[in-house]
Amino acid sequence: MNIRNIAIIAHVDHGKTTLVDKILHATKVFRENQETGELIMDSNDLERERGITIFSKNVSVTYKDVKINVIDTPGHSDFGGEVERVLKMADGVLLLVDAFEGPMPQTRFVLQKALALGLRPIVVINKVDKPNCRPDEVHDAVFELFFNLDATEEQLNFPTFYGSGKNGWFNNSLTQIDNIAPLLDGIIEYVPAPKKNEGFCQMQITSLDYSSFLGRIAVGKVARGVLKENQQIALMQTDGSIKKMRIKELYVFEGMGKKKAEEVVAGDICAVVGLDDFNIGDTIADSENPEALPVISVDEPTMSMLFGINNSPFFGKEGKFVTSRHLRDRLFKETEKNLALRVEDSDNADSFLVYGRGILHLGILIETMRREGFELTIGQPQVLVKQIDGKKHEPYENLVVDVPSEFSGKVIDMVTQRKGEMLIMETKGEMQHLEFEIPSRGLIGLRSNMLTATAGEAVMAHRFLEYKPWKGSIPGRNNGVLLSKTTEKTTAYSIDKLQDRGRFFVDPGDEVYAGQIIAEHIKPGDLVVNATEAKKLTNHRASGSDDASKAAPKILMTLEECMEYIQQDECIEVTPKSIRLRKTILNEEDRKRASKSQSQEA
Ligand SMILES: Nc1nc2c(ncn2[C@@H]2O[C@H](COP(=O)(O)OP(=O)(O)OP(=O)(O)O)[C@@H](O)[C@H]2O)c(=O)[nH]1
Ligand SMILES: [Mg+2]
Repeated sequence: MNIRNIAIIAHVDHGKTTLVDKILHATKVFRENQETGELIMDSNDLERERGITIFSKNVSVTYKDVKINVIDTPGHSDFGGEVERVLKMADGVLLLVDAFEGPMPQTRFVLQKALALGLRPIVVINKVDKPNCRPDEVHDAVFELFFNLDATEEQLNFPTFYGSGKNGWFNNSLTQIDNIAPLLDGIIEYVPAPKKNEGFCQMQITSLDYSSFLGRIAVGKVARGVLKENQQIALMQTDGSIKKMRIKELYVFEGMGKKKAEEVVAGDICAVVGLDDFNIGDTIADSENPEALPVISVDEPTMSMLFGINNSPFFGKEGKFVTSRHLRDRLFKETEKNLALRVEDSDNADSFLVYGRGILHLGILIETMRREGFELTIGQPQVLVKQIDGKKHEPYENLVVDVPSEFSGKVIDMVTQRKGEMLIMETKGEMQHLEFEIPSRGLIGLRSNMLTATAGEAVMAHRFLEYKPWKGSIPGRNNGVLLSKTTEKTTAYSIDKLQDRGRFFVDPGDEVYAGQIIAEHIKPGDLVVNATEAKKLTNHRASGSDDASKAAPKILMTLEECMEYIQQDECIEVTPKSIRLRKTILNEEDRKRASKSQSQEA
């Protein structure tokens, strides 16, 4: 059968998953009138809640007798490792670019990876329905990007399609039509068919799937030869070891599911059932003549966080998995499929250093663990510092901010304070387009401040650039916090009295403990307060209304916001039911002593 393997790549939100919806519909994967909803492939709970793709996924459709394997990839820069590995299954890419925004930091990253693998690119200028969009300018900018990334002559000759995934059309010109056939025809025409290499079988495992019936499933493209049901194979692991085992069952992708196959030939993407203890990157090879494929390399992590068991007074109240053994096993298991993640034992048996690509990468892991029933404590995210030529270096990122002109001054101030340097400032429609280079440290906590300062109008994206010399100290959080003095239920009466001191993270009636952060202080400096005092009983009825109704509603922060909020001496308690902020040292006296000895050392 004639096959095309194509990955859809782009910056976050440029419309990849929406395009996959349209491909599934256009190729009649569904019955007529079948209710399918939108963003069908974003099937994971966290993906649905956040409206983003986190895991790459395979679908397969048939168009004009050609089987097209389509790989949807995540666009957020934290999941770049996910894109890097699945590109190994593709022979071509659809590079989507938003017709208004143009190429963004992650567009550059994914394109660079695709070009380096020698994949054939097709450019799709998407969202041309947007008012003020600039498809021609964007096309020129994409060409320039290819050029800057040293694309080959052939790659520079990329075909371009225009259209709107949302409105269901793509054409080879800006003329609107009512279908996506020109794009599907383009895939068949421009993406090369996979090489039908003959010889001893070879397949590199690039993804891991799981089914409760079949167990762990190894997914990858057959690179050479044929894989057969019940075949004896050699599993060649990245550490050099070779294990003999048997393939139990084989599947190929069909629509959104999989179909059983007796054999799969080179060029098709395949799912193998029945292998023990495999990892992503391993090669399935001929049992007598095993030859490994090159190891999959993904970019290094740039951030680390300390994950520990929950050691708050509320330990074990809300979670199922609470011991360091549980935590350790879970974290190391995650590294099997999450290639950009690294886990190390720390010098304390109850905590582990977890290295990732950014706040969201680590945040999604924590959120997933919490939903599985884990309780844990996590520390402030730290960027990974390196010694290069005996000098301290830190990661820098390229930061792009699009903002209405009236706010651009504020944005520049804010980024400059955090040691960012402005490189580009230009007008893009009614927006100012600003580009900076900034230490990754400076980005932590920037998003929420920037949204507040620009009435929610700023659109920002960033992407790791390179390691450069340490840029000196960067100011942390401006405000101090209010800490609970006692371990008890908060009362409306106390919280009401403290309203002008801070903005609360807890509601009246919530259980709190001594050393827990219960509010943001309106000023710098921390304050220990009593928020659990009961109202003194008097003979008179209180004049005026009920205290509870006066308290401002508590501030709700997402896990990632909490991660960006906490400072060096603080941590987050995460359980299936709650996210609490706290001081690492809960006891007031101990905390004072520790901070005194630290300032003496400094
Ligand atoms: N105006 C307009 N909006 C679109 C178009 N295509 C997608 N969108 C919207 O853009 C948003 C993001 O679309 P997705 O398809 O989830 O984008 P994505 O590239 O898969 O995003 P990630 O997977 O998170 O990187 C959604 O709100 C879509 O409805 C389009 O052609 N025009
Ligand atoms: Mg998506």
